[in-house]
Amino acid sequence: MISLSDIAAKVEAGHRLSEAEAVFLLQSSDLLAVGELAALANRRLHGDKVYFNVNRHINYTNICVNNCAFCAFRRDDGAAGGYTLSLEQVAARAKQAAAAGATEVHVVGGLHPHLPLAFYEQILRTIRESGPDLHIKAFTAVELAHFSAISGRPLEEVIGRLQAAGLQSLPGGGAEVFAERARAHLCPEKISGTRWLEVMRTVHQAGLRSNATMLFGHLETPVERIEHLARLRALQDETGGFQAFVALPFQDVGTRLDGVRGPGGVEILKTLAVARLFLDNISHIKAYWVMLGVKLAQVALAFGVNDLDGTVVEEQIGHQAGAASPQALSREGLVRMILRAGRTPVERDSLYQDLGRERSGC
Ligand code: V47
Repeated sequence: MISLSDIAAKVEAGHRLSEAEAVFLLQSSDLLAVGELAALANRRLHGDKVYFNVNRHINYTNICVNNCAFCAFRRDDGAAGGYTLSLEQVAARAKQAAAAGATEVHVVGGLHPHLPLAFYEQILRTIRESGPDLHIKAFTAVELAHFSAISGRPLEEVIGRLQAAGLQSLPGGGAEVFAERARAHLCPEKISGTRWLEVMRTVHQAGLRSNATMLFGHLETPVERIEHLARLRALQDETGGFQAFVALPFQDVGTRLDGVRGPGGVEILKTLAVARLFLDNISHIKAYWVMLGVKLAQVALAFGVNDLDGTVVEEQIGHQAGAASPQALSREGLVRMILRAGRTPVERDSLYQDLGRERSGC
């Protein structure tokens, strides 16, 4: 019989939790006890530091050949509201980011049916020229698999070409939830969970770091949520390439998941806390305030979270699905949020080096 006190003893001793124990925690009604354990695990790793970065998201197209039921961002090619940024528009955004003190651009888009691999290389070169010091975190595992399919080139070659053009790390998007049962309803055209993990293995073998996400609070069961974390933990044991785990609560406006409501605050906090406890080999648990809301993201800092993304500036994927958060936070806003949670803000670069910048902002 699993008990909270046995799990607490394991966490205190620094032992790895089983999937059954993680499911037990996820189903526990004692949110504060789960949060306290996650806070302990987090403090052991990071003390009272909370990382944040000054970044800008760039969504280069919303045209997508996939039609995921949870996505309110994508459009068919030729449909009203579809767009693809020109290279000049990408350059303007990168220049703005650099001028505003950003250290990173986060670049993702839909799976466009016609753009060639050379276009994606051009995006990277354009950003490199427009902001030579910006770290380029770009393209999900799903996009990389698409680039390989449309170009007919092996994934290793695609990654090598993108690295040569300026790619420095990958965001964690597109993982959704790995369980095939749920994916059959959510995203039947998307690469499988197994393929997402294979692409990430190849990315890590090429020497790039990445993040990992989980979209949760829709059709998945607690067991499927933990199975997702278990598959990430197993790949991390093998490659060590994941820097951060980002849990994305489902935003439920304007999607095709009719009648499915996104998770409430208790569910979100518990999921983040369990992620901190279960993913003992992934250093950073990131709260993406865009999807959590600013205040819940701040509270999440007491539930095992040690990283906040970011200044963001322009966000479409969450906001089109009803996210009620602002479009951007200032650096000062992030610093204030962390200080008012009683923690120490640390501005980081994209590889979690402390930039040593002043920390006031109250
Ligand atoms: O890939 C799509 C998800 C992701 C919805 O790696 C939705 O540092 C909630 O991946 N409700 C994009 N989520 C965001 C993302 C991300 C964000 C911040 C940091 C990082 C990182 C990654 O959002 C998509 C998809 O999995 N998504 N629709 C929705 N309705």
